[in-house]
Amino acid sequence: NGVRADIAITTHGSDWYWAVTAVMIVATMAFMGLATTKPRQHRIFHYITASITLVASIAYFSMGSNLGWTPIDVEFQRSDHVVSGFNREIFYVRYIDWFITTPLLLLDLLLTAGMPWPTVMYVILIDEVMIVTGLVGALVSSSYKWGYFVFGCAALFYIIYVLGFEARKHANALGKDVGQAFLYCGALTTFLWTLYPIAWGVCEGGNIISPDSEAVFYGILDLLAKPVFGALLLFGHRNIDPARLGL
Ligand code: RET
Repeated sequence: NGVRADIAITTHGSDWYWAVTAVMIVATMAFMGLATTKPRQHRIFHYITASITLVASIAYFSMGSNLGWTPIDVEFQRSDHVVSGFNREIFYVRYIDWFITTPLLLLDLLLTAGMPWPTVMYVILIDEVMIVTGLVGALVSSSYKWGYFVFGCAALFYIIYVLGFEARKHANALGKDVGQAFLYCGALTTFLWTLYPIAWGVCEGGNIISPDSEAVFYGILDLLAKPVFGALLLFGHRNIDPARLGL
């Protein structure tokens, strides 16, 4: 039944992907439910945050169903020799998810900090560069993949610089409550986002851990970066009128 990869998820990985799917769906319903308790002009962060978990629900539904992947030739080390002639399952559907959701996460943060639109658009463009270089690197079999990885890491450094220096100053200038909401969510983001290239390095990059372990590594990161981040962000906004942020 269809194409198979030599190195692929088992029922353990699939079950875990389904569990994450369920959490993403519940989080989406919770964020949408919370939105309805607010007047329409106060719902922007609920809508952005619910969109993030909605898109993730569909990506995880795909991976739980063992869909949205393609086989890539890999080599690996066995005691004293290199084994080749095998392929590994690479879930490109992750990158379609990230292409949509990472700009929305940045929108959550940069709008909280009241950043001007040109900055928001530019940081999102650099974020798309990061995701696309990661995707291309994941699909390339030769060691050129690490060239793409380096471009992606440079893009991540720029994003972290804008969040940690420019946006943090803007958020603090908007008030103590805004500064604090931004600090918690921005710090969580900076910490988690630097772990994604590490996961990539041992999965798509170096083929060091199994696709089941990949499911757990990226799954935990995505649970923290989407539902947990979203809850923290909406909690931080509980007493902030978006009009104060120019929204
Ligand atoms: C890649 C590989 C190339 C180098 C870098 C990467 C960073 C990815 C990041 C992903 C974040 C995803 C999130 C998803 C949803 O919650 C593409 C792995 C730097 C930071 C937050």
